[in-house]
Amino acid sequence: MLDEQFADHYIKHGYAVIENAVTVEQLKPIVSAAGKIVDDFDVEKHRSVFSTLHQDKDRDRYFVESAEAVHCFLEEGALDSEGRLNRPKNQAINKFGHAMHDLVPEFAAFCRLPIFLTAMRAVGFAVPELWQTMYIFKQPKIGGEVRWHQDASYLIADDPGVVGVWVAMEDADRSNGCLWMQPGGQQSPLREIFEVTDAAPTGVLRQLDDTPWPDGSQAVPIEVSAGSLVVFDDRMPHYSSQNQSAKSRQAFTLHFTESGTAWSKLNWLQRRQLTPFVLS
Ligand SMILES: O=C(O)CCC(=O)C(=O)O
Repeated sequence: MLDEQFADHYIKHGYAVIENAVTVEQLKPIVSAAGKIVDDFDVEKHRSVFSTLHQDKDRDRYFVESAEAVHCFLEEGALDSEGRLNRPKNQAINKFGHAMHDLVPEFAAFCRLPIFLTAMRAVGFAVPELWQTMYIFKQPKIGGEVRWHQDASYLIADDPGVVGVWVAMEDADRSNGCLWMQPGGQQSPLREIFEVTDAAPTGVLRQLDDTPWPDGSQAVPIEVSAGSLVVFDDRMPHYSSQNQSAKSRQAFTLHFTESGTAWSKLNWLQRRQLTPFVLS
């Protein structure tokens, strides 16, 4: 059970933290499954970079197809000017996603830990449905900035929308690129939308509203220890800086809707083959 403070904080501020919600022991199976995914990744075959700094113009078919697969994406800073890796593969990957909960047993088991259902019930979902999972490395020295954004721009669903859960796989603080949020920012307008259309089969980002992103006086760093969960509203503006430190800042994320919520056909992420992943 979560106390009332959790739900109150979530409603008021648009996010809430559950410190040390899972143990380091419970993280271990997905850490080792992640290691195997990286080992098996053929970097010669797929040289797709994930950066948030170019208006999402570098999305490709490999990205769109990751909705129902497990695909690895490289850090921009891991390639030299000729497009060759400038470091070992296991220090070059930005993230992988987005269907580990369907396709990798260790991740499926992790997503079924009772804390996720408890957290989703606390924010008002009766039957939470899991749409995507991501494992983010935020590599030492080159872990790319994730620019200010709102998840509702990338995961388009009718009300009550999407709720994100960010699991700290390692301690996260300002030095290694922790999340930043704008308390109350879930009330702000949706600024952008990323849609897949016939004209843009790998998606295009469109501006909806010119409300500025939060500045330093409005944003707070979410510094948490490994095993903590950050639960946040899909309108919450959030950001993480480049990781200039010598340590990584790994995280695992899950995005839920209430089961049965209408999912836009314009979403880049479509689950056509996979069975709905529902918590109950
Ligand atoms: O982990 C990060 O640095 C950012 C993750 C994020 O913004 C997201 O999952 O929407």
